[in-house]
Amino acid sequence: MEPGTTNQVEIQIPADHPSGTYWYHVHKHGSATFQFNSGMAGFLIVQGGPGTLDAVPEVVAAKDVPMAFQVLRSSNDGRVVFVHQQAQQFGTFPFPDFTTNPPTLPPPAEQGVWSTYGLDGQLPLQPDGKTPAPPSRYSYTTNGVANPTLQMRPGEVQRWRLLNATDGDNLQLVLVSSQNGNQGLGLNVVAMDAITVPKTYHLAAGDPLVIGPGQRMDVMVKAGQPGTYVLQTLDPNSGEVKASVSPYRDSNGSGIAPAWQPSRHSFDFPQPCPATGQASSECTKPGQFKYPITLATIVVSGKTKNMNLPADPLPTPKGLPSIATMLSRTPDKVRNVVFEICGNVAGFEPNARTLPSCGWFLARYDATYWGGTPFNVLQMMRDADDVGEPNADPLMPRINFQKEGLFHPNQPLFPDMIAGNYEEWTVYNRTFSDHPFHIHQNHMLVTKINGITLPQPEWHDTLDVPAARCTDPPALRVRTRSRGGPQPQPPGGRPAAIVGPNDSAPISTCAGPPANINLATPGSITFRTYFNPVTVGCFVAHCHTIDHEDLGMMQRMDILPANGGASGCSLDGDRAAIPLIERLIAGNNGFQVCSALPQSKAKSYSPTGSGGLSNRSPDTAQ
Ligand SMILES: [Cu+2]
Repeated sequence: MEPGTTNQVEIQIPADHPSGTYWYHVHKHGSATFQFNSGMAGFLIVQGGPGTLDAVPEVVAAKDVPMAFQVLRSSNDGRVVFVHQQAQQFGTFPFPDFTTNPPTLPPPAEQGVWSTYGLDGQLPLQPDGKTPAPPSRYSYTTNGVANPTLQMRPGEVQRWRLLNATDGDNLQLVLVSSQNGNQGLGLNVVAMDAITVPKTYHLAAGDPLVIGPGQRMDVMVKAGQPGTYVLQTLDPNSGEVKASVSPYRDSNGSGIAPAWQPSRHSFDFPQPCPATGQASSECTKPGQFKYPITLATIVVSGKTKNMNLPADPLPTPKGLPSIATMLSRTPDKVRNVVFEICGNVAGFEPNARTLPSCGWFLARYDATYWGGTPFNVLQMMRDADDVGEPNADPLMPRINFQKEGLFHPNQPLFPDMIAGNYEEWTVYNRTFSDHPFHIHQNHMLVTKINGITLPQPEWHDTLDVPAARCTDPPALRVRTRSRGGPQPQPPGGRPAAIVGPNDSAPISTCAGPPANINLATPGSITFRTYFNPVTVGCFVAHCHTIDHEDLGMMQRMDILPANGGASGCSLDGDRAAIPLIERLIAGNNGFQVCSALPQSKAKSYSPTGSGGLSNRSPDTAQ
């Protein structure tokens, strides 16, 4: 849509479309981050009829409360994130030193493509005239409001539709009493990414529910004693929280336990405190966030209502093959996909240039795609079965993959995805941060996380792929010269380029620094999927950390009507020729979007009456 225009969209919902909680957001490739950080997203709720979750009496009786969690990022004076045209790399490195007054900012060429730092060039001072104001704003909002209030009666049951509409923050939600510390209320998950689960996941009070970027969780909440409760997101970096990307908990209360790591990767945005590797006690600068962050306040008061949670089993979702069918079918294809980062900047993603699959990037850097700007760090996803060929320089990673490079609108990742087929995919994460995998159109039935079989497979359209984990003994070493001979095989099947156990060259460990991703065990999710014939055509799969998607972590997916058929997609190939830097700045006509913080203009959203979220006390001090 051109700026200032309106566009009427008609969406035909097939009669057997799974009901549930969906959403929409900007998706202009290249500038999605820029637009996303301004909050351009909303709910799409598909109401179900008889036989669906929406017809279960306990759900019908429950108040329906959608909650969209967003992070709005802006400079301290309210201007939005902008694209740094002189930036020469993805992330800012070295990072600004906010301990100086005024802070020392990296030169433009060392700043990342999206930045708020540049907007803080003349940092205002605090009223004392000495202390620098916080560099940027980082505002968590719920339906556009900071920490709104929700009313409940004791014993009342409500249905909350929780949407993580942040551009890259994993939320770890708990509902705790503000008077009695950890005394709180459990979250009861009845649907994930719109799809009703067979059996409710009852999380104990204080047990965090992880919602990755782009994910939705429908939870039933039963109010307890009168009092004030807070819905909070916990510190993702503390390592103290037992959390899993699956709501499954075993009898010990622990999760499938991927070693959870932050999904937010770009350091061009201000971060809540503590940042990775930082203790809460260090969060002493004015205006800094502190975890846990309160997303909503729930006041339980008034006359008791005795309401019940829905009983299991929950209704089977429509429009999807049964879980039994999904598991019993022999997959027509088994595929592997990988999230990876290539670059040659020491210190940002250390030794990423040694990744076996990054040879295409180092050998054939496409300056046209990148607008002539030599970004040093790129991100991509590719077929892990596609092993390429040895590079002429034996020290360099492999080249000549079947599908090289970054997202291209005219190049599907696979040429043979056929309507009506069942497939099994494993998505690996060969980086040190999480990446939420999202695929449009067809849901995926996740069967394994990090190779561990889930006792109850989960339907998702978005799921965080946990970061690679360090499992190497420190004695492992890295070659600096090729010595020939067989190379060890990393998980995923590709030969490692440089790693060798017997060399005496400089030592590198997985845990670093310098950390070597080749020595880590990739995170992974494994799923089965069915290509519904109504989805013939083309769409995308991508990382739902939006800046990753913009910079290449996306691929086109084509569903063909039959083997050798055409997807019927005709795309505007010219768009690919637009240099990336121009796509990045699309719509960037001045930054004055948030001259006042949005809370003052936000409307309250009260879908089922007075108990909805109210527009209470905008907390602009965040
Ligand atoms: Cu990512």
